[in-house]
Amino acid sequence: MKNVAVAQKMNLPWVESPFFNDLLLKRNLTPEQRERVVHYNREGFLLLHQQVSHDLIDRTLREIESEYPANVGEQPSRHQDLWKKYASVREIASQPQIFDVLRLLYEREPIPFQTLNFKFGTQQRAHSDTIHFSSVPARFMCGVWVAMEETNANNGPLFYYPRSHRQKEFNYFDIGIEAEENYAEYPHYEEFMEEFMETNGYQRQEIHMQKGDVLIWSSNLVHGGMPIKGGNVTRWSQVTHYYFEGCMYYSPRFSDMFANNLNLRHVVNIATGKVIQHSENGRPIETINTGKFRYAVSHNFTLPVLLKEVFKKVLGRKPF
Ligand SMILES: O=C(O)CCC(=O)C(=O)O
Ligand SMILES: [Fe+2]
Repeated sequence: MKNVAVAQKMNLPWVESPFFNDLLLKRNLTPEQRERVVHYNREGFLLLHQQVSHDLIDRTLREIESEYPANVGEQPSRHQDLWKKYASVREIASQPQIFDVLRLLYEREPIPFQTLNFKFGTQQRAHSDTIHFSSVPARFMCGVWVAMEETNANNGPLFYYPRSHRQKEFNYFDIGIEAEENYAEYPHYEEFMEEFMETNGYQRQEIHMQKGDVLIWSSNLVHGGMPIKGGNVTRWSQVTHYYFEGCMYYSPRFSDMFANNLNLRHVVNIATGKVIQHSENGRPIETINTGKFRYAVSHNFTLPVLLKEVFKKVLGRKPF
C-alpha cells in the first residue's frame, strides 16, 4: 500500500502544495480560516479588510513625513527599510494578527525582513517577487501590502494576475538573461513577464483598497502598480516582505543556480532585530561574505566558488 503521508510530504508551503485538498481535510480549521486558505491556494493572494488601525497608520505617516521633501521633483519613489529608523514602520511590519494569518498559510514562523514605504504609486511593471527574494525550499516568502490611504483608479493602485502564482518561478536563466550585478537586465525580465501573462490567458486585475486594508500575495504572484492618472495624487502605502523560518534565502537575480552560486541574503528579522541563520533541512548553513556576494558554505565543497571570486576581484574579470 502506498504511504500517503510520505507521498504528500513536499518541501513547499502546504497552501502551494499539489496535495492541498487532501492536506486541507486533515486540518481542523474554522470556516473563516478555511475560506482564507482555499482562496490563497487558488488565487495566490488574500485581501483582508481593516487589519491595521488608522491610529497606527496616522502615527506612521507623521513619523516618516520628514523623509519626503516638499519639492516634488526630489521625491524618492520609495524608501527602503525605514523600519531601522522608525518604530511605527516596525510596528506595521510586526502586527500580531497578520502574523497569525501568515502562520495559518505557511505553518512556519514568519520573518518580516524588508519594508518599502511609498508616498506615490510605484507604477512598477509586472513581476514576481521571487526574482528578488526566493528561498530553498521554494515559495516560503510573501508580500504584505498595507494601504495607508484609499487607492483608486487615479493614484496608481496595485494590480495582479490571479492564479499566476501557480506558474513556475522564472529566473534569468529561464529567459536567457545572465545573472547581474546591477539593474541593467531587469527591464528585459519585466518585458518577458508581461508578455508571458498576456499571451498565456492571465487577466490583469486592478485592486482598490481602503485605508487599513491589507493584501497578502504569495511569492510567485505576478503583480505591479497601475499608472498614476490623477497628476500629483498620493498613494501612501507600506509593503513588508516576509520569509519563513528554516530556509536558505537568496536572490535569483544575482545567482547562478547551476554553478551553485546562490547569492544568499543577509536576513534580519524586523520584529526581533535578530540575524536569521540560513538552514537547509534543519541543518545550519554557514555563509561567506566576499564583500560583494554572500555564498553558502555548506556540507558541499565551495572552494572553487571562493577562488573564482578572488580571481574576479584581483583580475577584474572572470577567470574562466
Ligand atoms: O506598491 C506597488 O505598486 C508594488 C510594490 C511591489 O511590487 C513590491 O513591493 O513587491
Ligand atoms: Fe513586488
